[in-house]
Amino acid sequence: MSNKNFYITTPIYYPSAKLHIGHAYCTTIADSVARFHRLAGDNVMFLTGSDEHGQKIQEKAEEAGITPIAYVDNIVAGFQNLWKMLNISNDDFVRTTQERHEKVVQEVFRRIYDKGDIYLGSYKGLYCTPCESYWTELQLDENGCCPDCGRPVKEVAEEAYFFKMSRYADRLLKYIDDNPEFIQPVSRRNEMVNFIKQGLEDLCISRTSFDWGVPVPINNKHVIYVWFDALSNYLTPIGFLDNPERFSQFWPADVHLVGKEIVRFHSIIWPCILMALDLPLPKQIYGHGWLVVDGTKMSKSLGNVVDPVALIEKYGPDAIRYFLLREINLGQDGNFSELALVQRINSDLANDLGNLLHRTISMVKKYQGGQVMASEGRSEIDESLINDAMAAVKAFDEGMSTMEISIAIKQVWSFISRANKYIDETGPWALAKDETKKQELANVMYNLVESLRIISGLIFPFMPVTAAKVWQQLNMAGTIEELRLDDISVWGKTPAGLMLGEAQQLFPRIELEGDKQAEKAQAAKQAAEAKAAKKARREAQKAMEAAKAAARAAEENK
Ligand code: ME8
Repeated sequence: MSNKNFYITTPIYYPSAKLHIGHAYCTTIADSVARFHRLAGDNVMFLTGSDEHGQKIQEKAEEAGITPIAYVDNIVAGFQNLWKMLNISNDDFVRTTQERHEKVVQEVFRRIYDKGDIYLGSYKGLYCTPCESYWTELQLDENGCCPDCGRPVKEVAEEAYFFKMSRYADRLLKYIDDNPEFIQPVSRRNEMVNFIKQGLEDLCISRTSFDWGVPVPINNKHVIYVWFDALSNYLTPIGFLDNPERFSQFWPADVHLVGKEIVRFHSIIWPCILMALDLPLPKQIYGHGWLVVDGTKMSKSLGNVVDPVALIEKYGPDAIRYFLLREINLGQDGNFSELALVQRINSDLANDLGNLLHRTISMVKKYQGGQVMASEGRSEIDESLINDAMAAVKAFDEGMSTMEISIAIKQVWSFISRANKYIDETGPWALAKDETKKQELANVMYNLVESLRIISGLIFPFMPVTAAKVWQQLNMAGTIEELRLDDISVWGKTPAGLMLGEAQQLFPRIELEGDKQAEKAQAAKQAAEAKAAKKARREAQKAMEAAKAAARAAEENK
């Protein structure tokens, strides 16, 4: 636990099309980490945005017969709507077409130029337009195509500015070596080290073949390469140009969270730009894996692109957030399937969490008129529950601090199961029947409400709406946003005398077509078993009677 400044970013997404579930995955991870750090008391800056320049966008706008800015305005409004629907708590949203950003990019260019690390040359290269990337012959895939997207590359030649990236290769390798946390997970770090060891070439950072970009400040025939433009976004909203105090609070960033295919840009090009600017490097570049759908890569041609807006409308934001964070180990690829989502909703959310809350509130209503009584004395079972609660908070803290999100979330759910088991172990319905067990019952009720108070804090980074609902149903004072990790790291902050609110269902169970069929099959199986058992009983009876008759006959024949 700490109280520090914490700066986390997502990639800024291309507004070339609507965002899909893979983009929502990345932003949800960043949001849960940002919310966790606010819970821990940190001063958080969480940034996302849109990467609006470049040839691809210009071409798309031309196809649509509108200006590039009209084209991106429309799509970016969709991004912002999606983040609102998902309850993304970003503190700023940077658009690379904003004046504040264009000024930053030009200043970055100017400073590096003045330093002598940018020169005018001529570029001949193999360019992938959809990825906005140049490749060398050696880097192409086995079909001679772009190694990232597999599409054909084209040869281009143009006068261009170059950034002397090559001169930073050794310093970068040393930095990666000295800072094992810099590129995560380790597999990505090894990939990057191998890449840099092959030698870095100077980077072409301007284009003359189109004009949808930030003009080079010393030569407006050129626009600045879209990746040079995009990476600089991380400096824009934290006062790089105009607020040195704020800048020193948030730079260097704590985590740039990015998809695995753009780790290269963030852990090679970006650090070299920063070294040229004499700025410290970000503390961590974390490369997350890719989401596939029902085992297949999403693609427009396959028609399997999952629209997060439709999913949120159907299942609500928290169920989607929970699924993405729980189901996929950060750093590895993961699978999205609607069936698996529904199963998680039914088992983890409706059953484990929903039932714990509902059972607890209903019992406090039934046995104590809705009022939580002071707890006095602890049984062994109570002690074990309390220890498990404190251990869950610690494991959650450690997991979230080290970006082991699915591990953290699993720990929280294992405590939820533990609390459900506590009800069965203590049997409040039996305690309620015994006048001498009133205090024991009050203790059990208190411990359950207190467990739920802690659980609402633990689920807040993953499911903010649900956490607020739990908080409200328990009728705790203040808002869940004001809760801090310190408040849930100690047992016993639920005030005695608290009147609980109304129990409301958190997640309705979703009927699965498969469930209905399974139920029918189960009923048929039971009926068949019962019939077989009856037949067996009848036959056994007959055999017994026959044996008795035979015995009688034998007796008579004696
Ligand atoms: O790369 N699963 O933008 P972008 C998980 N503008 N993540 C996925 C995914 C999937 N199926 N598909 C895409 C860009 N992503 C640049 C970034 S940052 C200075 C500039 C992730 O819109 C992908 O891995 O193509 C990447 O991190 C992010 O979406 C943005 O992709």
